[in-house]
Amino acid sequence: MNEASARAFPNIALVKYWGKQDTSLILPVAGSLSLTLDTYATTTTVRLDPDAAADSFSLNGVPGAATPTQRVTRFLDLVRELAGSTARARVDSLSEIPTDAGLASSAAGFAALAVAAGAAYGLELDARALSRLARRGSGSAARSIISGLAVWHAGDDAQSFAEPVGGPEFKMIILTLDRSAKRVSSRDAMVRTAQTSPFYDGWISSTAQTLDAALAACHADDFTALGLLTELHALRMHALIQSADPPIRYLKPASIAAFDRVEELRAAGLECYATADAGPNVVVIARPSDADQVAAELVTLGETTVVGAGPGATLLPRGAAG
Ligand code: 2P0
Repeated sequence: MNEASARAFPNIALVKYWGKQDTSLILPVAGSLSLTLDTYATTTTVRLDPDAAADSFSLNGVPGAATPTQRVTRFLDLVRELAGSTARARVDSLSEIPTDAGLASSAAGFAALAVAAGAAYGLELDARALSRLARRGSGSAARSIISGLAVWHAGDDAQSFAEPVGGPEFKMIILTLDRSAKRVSSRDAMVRTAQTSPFYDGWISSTAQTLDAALAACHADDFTALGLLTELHALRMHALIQSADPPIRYLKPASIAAFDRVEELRAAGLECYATADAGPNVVVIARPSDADQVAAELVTLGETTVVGAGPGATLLPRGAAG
């Protein structure tokens, strides 16, 4: 096959990934735990073009800018090395992620690219190998290979992959509070944090402990314990990031207000927990039976979208990418 298409979804971490022990191999300093979503797919088609002098990349029909195209080419170089090929490729990607929802696009993007490029170049990769490959494009992409709850292990290149975990069922309410795109990228902010935060060692050791506790909560099917750990870990990550020099503050007053509101709802008996990634928007988790009510309670703060657990990255039948 010299052409293949794949679809993948974003993921939101409950135990966050923040910091690399190896920036080239993208090995994290600690493991993380996430939910792959059922909404906002990215669909990517890779077509080998042996006559082309360079790879090409388009996103939603628009030719990619230099930096994302270079990132795609560097990723394809890894695939070509595995496949023993020198053929260039055309990569066309369609993303359903709203550009201003604050969701990282790289996780679904590189998970879909790993599956599509692996197939187009004739590699036979199992889920573990695909997760390790996707990781090289963007760390969090390792988790989007896997459906639903996924743990991404820290370790060396062979050990650092994501795999599925059983756990309680829950929904996520994405609360879009701020649509401004301006911020320091996660990639750059991680480096600054590692180089300048006096709290970084504590973050690494405590994240390993939080992950163990979160996995125990998953195995016990304990939504409450998992929710408490999720909120704790998000606030610890933001405290860490704020302690970089110069400081980076992703949360805005509206984000803090959302965390306050979630605490109030819990006090009133509606169980939900908040988290936030490298931006001002907040994601709230709730049991499936409470999700719509939680979303209704948050709607005065911003736009809400209820999402659930979704599939891992999958190869599409030929012609299905549209
Ligand atoms: C996470 N984030 O665990 C954390 C929480 C953002 C905040 O994974 O440099 O885009 O490509 O490996 O995967 C964002 O990191 O970074 C991220 P790279 P990536 O979801």
